[in-house]
Amino acid sequence: MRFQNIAPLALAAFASAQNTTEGGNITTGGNITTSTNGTVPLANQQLNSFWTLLQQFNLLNSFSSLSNVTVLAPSNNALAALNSSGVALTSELVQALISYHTLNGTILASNINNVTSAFPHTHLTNPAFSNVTGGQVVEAILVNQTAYFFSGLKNNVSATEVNLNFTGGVIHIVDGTLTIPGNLTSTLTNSNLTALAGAATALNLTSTLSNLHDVTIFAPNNDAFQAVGDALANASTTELTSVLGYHVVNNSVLYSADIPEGETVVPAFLGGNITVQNINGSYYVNSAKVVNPDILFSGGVIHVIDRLLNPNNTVAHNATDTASSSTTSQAFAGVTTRASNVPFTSGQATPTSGNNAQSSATTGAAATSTGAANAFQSGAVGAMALFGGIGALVANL
Ligand SMILES: *[C@@H]1O[C@H](CO)[C@@H](O)[C@H](O)[C@H]1NC(C)=O
Ligand SMILES: *[C@@H]1O[C@H](CO)[C@@H](O)[C@H](O)[C@H]1NC(C)=O
Ligand SMILES: *[C@@H]1O[C@H](CO)[C@@H](O)[C@H](O)[C@H]1NC(C)=O
Ligand SMILES: *[C@@H]1O[C@H](CO)[C@@H](O)[C@H](O)[C@H]1NC(C)=O
Ligand SMILES: *[C@@H]1O[C@H](CO)[C@@H](O)[C@H](O)[C@H]1NC(C)=O
Ligand SMILES: *[C@@H]1O[C@H](CO)[C@@H](O)[C@H](O)[C@H]1NC(C)=O
Ligand SMILES: *[C@@H]1O[C@H](CO)[C@@H](O)[C@H](O)[C@H]1NC(C)=O
Ligand SMILES: *[C@@H]1O[C@H](CO)[C@@H](O)[C@H](O)[C@H]1NC(C)=O
Ligand SMILES: *[C@@H]1O[C@H](CO)[C@@H](O)[C@H](O)[C@H]1NC(C)=O
Ligand SMILES: *[C@@H]1O[C@H](CO)[C@@H](O)[C@H](O)[C@H]1NC(C)=O
Ligand SMILES: *[C@@H]1O[C@H](CO)[C@@H](O)[C@H](O)[C@H]1NC(C)=O
Ligand SMILES: CC(=O)N[C@H]1CO[C@H](CO)[C@@H](O)[C@@H]1O
Repeated sequence: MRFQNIAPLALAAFASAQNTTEGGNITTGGNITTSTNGTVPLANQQLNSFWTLLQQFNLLNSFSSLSNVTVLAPSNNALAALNSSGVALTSELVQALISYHTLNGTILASNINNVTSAFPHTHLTNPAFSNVTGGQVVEAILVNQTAYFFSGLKNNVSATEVNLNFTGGVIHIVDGTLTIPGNLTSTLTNSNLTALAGAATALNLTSTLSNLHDVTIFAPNNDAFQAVGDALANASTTELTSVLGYHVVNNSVLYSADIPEGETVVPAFLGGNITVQNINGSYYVNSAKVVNPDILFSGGVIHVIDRLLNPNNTVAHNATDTASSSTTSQAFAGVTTRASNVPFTSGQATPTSGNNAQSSATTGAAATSTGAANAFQSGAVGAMALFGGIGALVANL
């Protein structure tokens, strides 16, 4: 709602990707960092539009004072795409976006792993956009020697030029703009987790859940809801609340990389324990399998699972039972798959366009440990996906 009355700002200045021959003290490749007259040439022409964007929104001074950071600087083409996307860039949005592209710590490309993702915090700490303590994160992983960075709805950008040193740390040039993770409701909907979104709505939990800070949500996909048939749709509010509450871990954001090999027991929001297992990079939550890990949202992280969890049946996946790894067992007894529509989805908004967060299949590449293994999307992020759904709202004004 906060974005409804803003006037679209023209961004003509960087539409033309003009050459910036002098300006901010951003130098690359070990070049000069300051000069006597206060201006230095931008050594990399791919940073022209980025510099212009900073200048236009009066962010050069704060940028110049950064230290020990990693900046993912969108290329000229990436910013031209943003400019022509129709998304109205307010000062607040641009500031948030630049903050989200500013990672804590100097992370050289050689520090990024090709097996385990890293989840560095960013400077996006504004509670209007993030309720993750220490700043919203990005997921970083190396695929085929290229650094990829995953953001909201698993939209990802890849580095086209890395390790450009500057006074504040290091800059990697990326081929797209990161998506600021949206709130829980919009992220569930856009990830096609509409049954869970509907169940939360039915229980009037939407605003409670959206205001949570630092949570991990194990989100059953629609097939998981369908598989328990009408059992839940007919459950009492108390029963349903207890079941849904068992899918939330409060005050702890557990990214896949934080879950060590073997068993980890975590407390559920409304009581009881949940057993999380990491078996060679495949993750299980009690007897359910994680089919799409690490979907970031404003309050933490969502892992999509293929079964509903049952607080009254906490049996964990049998780690030695490899035969059943693609069909995990049902935690609810005596249920049958519902033939008609998915429970709770009636009246729910449907996801608009495809994105990497929608990979809800119970088998396939999405089941592996890294987000990078999902249906791989090029760096170009659809304009509507920008800002985790806020973009769609803004663009329709
Ligand atoms: C930018 O500068 C390069 C040489 O430094 C030149 O070839 C190119 O035409 C310039 N582009 C614009 C848009 O002025
Ligand atoms: C560049 O550095 C000089 C000297 O440190 C400083 O006076 C000037 O304000 C800086 N310019 C920008 C745009 O940050
Ligand atoms: C950039 O900085 C890193 C340390 O952060 C250093 O190891 C590397 O040699 C520097 N690269 C250049 C080209 O100066
Ligand atoms: C700053 O110094 C450089 C080289 O020393 C020079 O080329 C440039 O014109 C100067 N800029 C200003 C604004 O004086
Ligand atoms: C740089 O930032 C990283 C990550 O926040 C931190 O671990 C490290 O200690 C910092 N290094 C310095 C020299 O401040
Ligand atoms: C990671 O990189 C190492 C060394 O380059 C290579 O041997 C290994 O196969 C790579 N693993 C993956 C999953 O790409
Ligand atoms: C963060 O939580 C506060 C309540 O503590 C809420 O008002 C705000 O909307 C939340 N931010 C996001 C992005 O969801
Ligand atoms: C990351 O940097 C921001 C801005 O400096 C800071 O507020 C935040 O606490 C840092 N996060 C961590 C985990 O150090
Ligand atoms: C990585 O390389 C393999 C083999 O060349 C290819 O099949 C795969 O699509 C590549 N992945 C990405 C993300 O480029
Ligand atoms: C959403 O899930 C339903 C199954 O519940 C499936 O039929 C539909 O194709 C999915 N939509 C997207 C966009 O993935
Ligand atoms: C969540 O985000 C969507 C899209 O940005 C917005 O329409 C909705 O009002 C937000 N919900 C809450 C509870 O803040
Ligand atoms: C402006 C400037 O000093 N540019 C130099 C940056 O570093 C490269 C390689 O070290 C030089 O070729 C540039 O002349």
